[in-house]
Amino acid sequence: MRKDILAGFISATMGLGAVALIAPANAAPEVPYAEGQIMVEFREPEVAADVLRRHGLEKGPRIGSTDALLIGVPEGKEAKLVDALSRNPAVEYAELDHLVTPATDDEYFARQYALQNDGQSFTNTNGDISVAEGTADADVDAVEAWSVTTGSGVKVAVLDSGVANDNNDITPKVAARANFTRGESGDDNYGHGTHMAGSVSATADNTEGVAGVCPGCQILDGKVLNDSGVGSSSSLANGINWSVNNGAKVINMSLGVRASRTLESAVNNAWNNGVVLVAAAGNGGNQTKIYPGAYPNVIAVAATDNKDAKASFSTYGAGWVDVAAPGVNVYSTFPNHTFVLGTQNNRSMGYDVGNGTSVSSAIVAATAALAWSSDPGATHTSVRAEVESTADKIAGTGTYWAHGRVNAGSVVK
Ligand SMILES: [Ca+2]
Ligand SMILES: [Ca+2]
Ligand SMILES: [Ca+2]
Ligand SMILES: [Ca+2]
Repeated sequence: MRKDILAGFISATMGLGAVALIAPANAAPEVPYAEGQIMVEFREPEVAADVLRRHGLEKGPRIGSTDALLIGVPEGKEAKLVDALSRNPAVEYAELDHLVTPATDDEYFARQYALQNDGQSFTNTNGDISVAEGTADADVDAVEAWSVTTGSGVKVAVLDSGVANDNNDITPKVAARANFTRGESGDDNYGHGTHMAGSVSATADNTEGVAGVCPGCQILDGKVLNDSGVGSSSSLANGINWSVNNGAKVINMSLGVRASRTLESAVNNAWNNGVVLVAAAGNGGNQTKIYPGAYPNVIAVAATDNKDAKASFSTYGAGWVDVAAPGVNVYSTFPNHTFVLGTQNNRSMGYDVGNGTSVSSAIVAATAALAWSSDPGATHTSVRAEVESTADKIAGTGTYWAHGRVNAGSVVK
């Protein structure tokens, strides 16, 4: 079993997905299609075999729950046979099997259900996690958001274990770094922060890896968790203040700690300076509050899966958990050097899945950043209200969180 991540004093809340667009039914002939097969539905199924035989073809299997059959044809004859069969009165329709193409060319975009869920199933890089088919559109509509904005350089502070200095998909997005841990390098040797930063703003459409929800955003890398994934309230408070002073519009805190007057003071100072704060609700699977998420000025985030169901590990409670976002088997970036979470969880260098409300928090932070970039008149108050009020309500989750699963496509309208 994977290990959900919520370690230590302050602990990271990740114990630690993809997209394809289906070509329209009446797509022009130049749209690429699968060779050697076409799709045919018959008005009268009992004559199917006869009709096909007259074209030198054999009956094929039904396609999923549809009444269409997948018919094998000689390569190169696909269009000709579609034409011929379409003219046969026994045939309801015949069509080419157009290729599903991703909305970005990033290698693993088809696994990023959190951004665009087409009901895809996938296996992770190591091949040790197979994710079953999800529910189409149980996602944050990132692709729809990108037609309005991809982030316009909005700065998102990721207060975490650092961001790797050797992953081309995310390293170039780091606008500033600061290290609030004691005696460790600023690099991410734990692995958690790199995954969060990738969910926020991994470079889209560069053929590599993944895409972040806000690929045009910049990252402020505040390392507050050490190389074991542990930090302190004071290091977090320092990181919050540094983020404010360095132009963060959103601060992501995929971590949890006990209540602290110092921490609350830093949170309130950031909010009063116009920054939106987002934090994980925790991976306890219960209703126990963790901080900073439970502070009123922080958006607390629960986790959903690729069917829009609450993750079993997710902390919940509509009294203080505000929204939800995908947090189960979410694809993102990892360091390209060895890291602790990789050792603990058998995760690959470079890219792999992560689980936890940590991941969900990062997705909500990116969604807030898209809201900022779409509205020149936005304020921290309006951005938070937009993220919460436009979240998709999910039937049956009313007691889990106050609003819904966030929708990036809706916040940018
Ligand atoms: Ca969608
Ligand atoms: Ca949608
Ligand atoms: Ca990429
Ligand atoms: Ca809160």
